[in-house]
Amino acid sequence: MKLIIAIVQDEDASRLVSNLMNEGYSVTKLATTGGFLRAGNTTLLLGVDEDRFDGAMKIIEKVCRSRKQIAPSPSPMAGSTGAYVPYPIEVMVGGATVFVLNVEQFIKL
Ligand code: 2BA
Repeated sequence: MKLIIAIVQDEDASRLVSNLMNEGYSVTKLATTGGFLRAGNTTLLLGVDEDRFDGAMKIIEKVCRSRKQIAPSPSPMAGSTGAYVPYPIEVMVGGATVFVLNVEQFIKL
């Protein structure tokens, strides 16, 4: 068994969970926050048998989009007045950041 930890954008989360559930996957949805943008995102936990792993990854790939987001710079620049002001930068977020772990034991009590 594998544990898929998928960090996705909030905009994709609901459709992704629906798609996964419709295909019979069990999903746990966590409300999380990205360290860089300091904005909400969603982390899904999926425990999947090896033979269903590729199917889950295909659904994640199909549903999750990459999007441009504007973020304040982490290191503000000195403005013309001498005051330090944050300047916006554009970052590409997603589709999904996925970690895959081997599950040593899966226990339901
Ligand atoms: P955030 O940390 O809010 O990052 C949002 C996006 O900002 C990232 O998109 C990336 O394009 C950019 N970014 C992040 N750190 C940066 C940096 N130090 N300098 C410049 N740009 C930076 P994604 O790579 O698609 O990541 C989306 C979210 O996935 C992240 O939100 C974070 O919550 C998670 N994530 C990504 N890589 C991770 C990792 N190695 N470990 C844990 N979580 C990760």
